[in-house]
Amino acid sequence: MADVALSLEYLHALAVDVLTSNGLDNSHAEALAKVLVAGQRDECQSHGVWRLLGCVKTLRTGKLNGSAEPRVHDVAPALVKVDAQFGFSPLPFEIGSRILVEKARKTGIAALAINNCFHFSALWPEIEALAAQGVAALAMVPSHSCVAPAGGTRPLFGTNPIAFGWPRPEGVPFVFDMATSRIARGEIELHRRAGLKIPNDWAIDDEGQPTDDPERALKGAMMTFGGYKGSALAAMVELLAGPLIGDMISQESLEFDEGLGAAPCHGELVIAFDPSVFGGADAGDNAHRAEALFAGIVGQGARLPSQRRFEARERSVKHGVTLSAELHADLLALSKSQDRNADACGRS
Ligand code: NDP
Ligand code: PYC
Repeated sequence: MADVALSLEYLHALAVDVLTSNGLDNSHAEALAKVLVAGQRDECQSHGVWRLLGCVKTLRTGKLNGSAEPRVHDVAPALVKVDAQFGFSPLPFEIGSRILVEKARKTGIAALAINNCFHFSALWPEIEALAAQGVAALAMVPSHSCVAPAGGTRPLFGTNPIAFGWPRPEGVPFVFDMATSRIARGEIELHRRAGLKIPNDWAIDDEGQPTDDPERALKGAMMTFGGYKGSALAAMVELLAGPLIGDMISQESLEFDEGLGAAPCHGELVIAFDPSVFGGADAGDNAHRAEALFAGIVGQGARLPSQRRFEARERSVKHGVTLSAELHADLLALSKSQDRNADACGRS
């Protein structure tokens, strides 16, 4: 089957339709669709609209509360907690991040802990939303156990991403967002879906041997990036976004799933730093020094993280995106408007 070209507006409407057709409240569906379509727009295939298939699977397990009303607990001057009540994470993040930014503007540094959320999305949309409000930020989440600690052979950690953003006076922020595994698990799942092999340093099979077969990799264990260094960072994510905030580590999240195949359910930690409070009268000079660092990176031909995404975004905003016809058909089959026609609804 050929690819289909679609506008971002069409894709957003289709995503909301898929989610609400499968029992998710509209406010959650809108927040989730925004994040997934942003992933597709920025050519982050592993966290784009393909994830809708997993959202529907999660909704059908009955584990997730599709009409969860997040509860805010303003626990300390520099700490807000949001209990997601076993709903998806984007809406609780939207609610909690407003309070997080207000707090960071008063205290210089503040934290948001989200508990009891189903989280499966990329972290950069959250980090970019915070950078747009002038704060630097760090976010991290565990997931489901599928990564072996360096030197081990059995899944323990999740793919545990860490994302960071730094607001810049002009243009787009500095943002990186990376799994602490060799690569996101979604990439292996996409290789399996496309019938492609994977590089043999991403994972080991269930006998502890390197494998290029995505099926065997998914049954075995993924590797951390950078050996023991990535392994230590993965453990840090488990601790800070797990026991510190009173939530599940990846192993507990997997057990909570009971083999149903829902998205991981756990907590998230987000820390915001306000450079104007840290810097006071020197904040402007400090921002210039940060710019000198970025100039030093690109000045020697290296690229900044997220540059690929921002370039993809420019293309997608102009021309829309392409999906495989197979994925498009799968999504249509999950929506109420199965007669939705790409030409009528915004083929780009
Ligand atoms: P990648 O390894 O593709 O990229 C990680 C980061 O490195 C990105 O910011 C990327 O920017 C940057 N980068 C890549 N190549 C270069 C380069 N040559 N020079 C400078 N920077 C570079 O991503 P991962 O597979 O580790 O993670 C993908 C996504 O998966 C993330 O968004 C993450 O949040 C998500 N994820 C979510 C999980 C969850 O539980 N919610 C779990 C695990 C992953 P660019 O994008 O511009 O290439
Ligand atoms: O791609 O590793 C991944 C992932 C795990 C949870 C959500 N995404």
